[in-house]
Amino acid sequence: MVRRRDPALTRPPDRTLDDSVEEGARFGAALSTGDFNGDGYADLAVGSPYDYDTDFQQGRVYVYFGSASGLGASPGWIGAGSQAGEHYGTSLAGTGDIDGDGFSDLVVGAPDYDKPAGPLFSILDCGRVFVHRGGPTAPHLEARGATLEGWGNDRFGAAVAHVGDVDGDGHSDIGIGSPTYSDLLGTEGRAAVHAGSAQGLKPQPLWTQDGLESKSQFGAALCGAGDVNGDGLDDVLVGAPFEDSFSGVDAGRARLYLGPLPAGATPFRSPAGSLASSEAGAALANAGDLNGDGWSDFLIGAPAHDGLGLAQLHLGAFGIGRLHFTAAARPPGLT
Ligand SMILES: [Ca+2]
Ligand SMILES: [Ca+2]
Ligand SMILES: [Ca+2]
Ligand SMILES: [Ca+2]
Repeated sequence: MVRRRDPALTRPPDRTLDDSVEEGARFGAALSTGDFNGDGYADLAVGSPYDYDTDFQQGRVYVYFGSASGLGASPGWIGAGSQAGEHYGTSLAGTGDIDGDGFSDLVVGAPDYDKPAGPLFSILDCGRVFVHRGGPTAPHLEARGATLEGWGNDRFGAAVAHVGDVDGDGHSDIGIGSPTYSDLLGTEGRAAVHAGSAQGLKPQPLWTQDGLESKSQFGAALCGAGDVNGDGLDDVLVGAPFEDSFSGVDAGRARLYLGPLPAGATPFRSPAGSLASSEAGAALANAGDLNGDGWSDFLIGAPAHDGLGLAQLHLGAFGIGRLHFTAAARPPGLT
């Protein structure tokens, strides 16, 4: 329970950014950092998925470069979608070097991209993901970059994350969620990991896993969990916020998969929400090593738990069976 307010958290913000060009742009819907120009200062990427570029709701991403005097006064790079309503910038992942050249690479999801299927038809909401590689020469990020596309009405790229190096080859690997992917069950969702390489992100996935229940939306959130079991390989956490459990309908669940993928196909842990309609797994985060024991820790958000929302902290530990739930907090100020 958080009761005491830290003065550093209640003072006015040091900087406020608002460079979007469209009313209702949803500027700030996604945020990520990385060092895209390799100068040692972190840079900030801000998603604005309903922004105008050359057409309605194409979406934009604004990158502010860091320096000794703080963030730049205006965006140093702006990326944009190229199809109306594709919502480029819904998801972002910036902290990772996919091609191993020393510069962070920016991954952007556009989950509402429609794939043309003949002269008259499109497959709605296939989704696509852009990989803009960082580099030393201004404007430091590729204008368009490579793209990967979903197959059906998947919303491929609704979630993207640098998941660390899950196959141990030294390149950062990327997790991509497709929460409305349907195979045998219907809207069970899918998570995929694409491996990095010297040539960039590999188009064929290293690993895929489908949801285990209809409408569970597995892949609505995913993140790199760090190395929770201390074997030197990074591990991946995937949320299914509308999965049912013994706790009830839509309790939600997160599944933790251990590297090396694809060998680690059976989840190591699958913590579920503790009440119906908790939607556990709607948000996930790598918590670093919060208790300083050397093992990576992670957080699971259950935003509809008991009508209030809940965040759970799970501590990593050596060996199977030592990973345990340790803390839960309601929003500050509520008892
Ligand atoms: Ca930088
Ligand atoms: Ca790179
Ligand atoms: Ca790798
Ligand atoms: Ca591991």
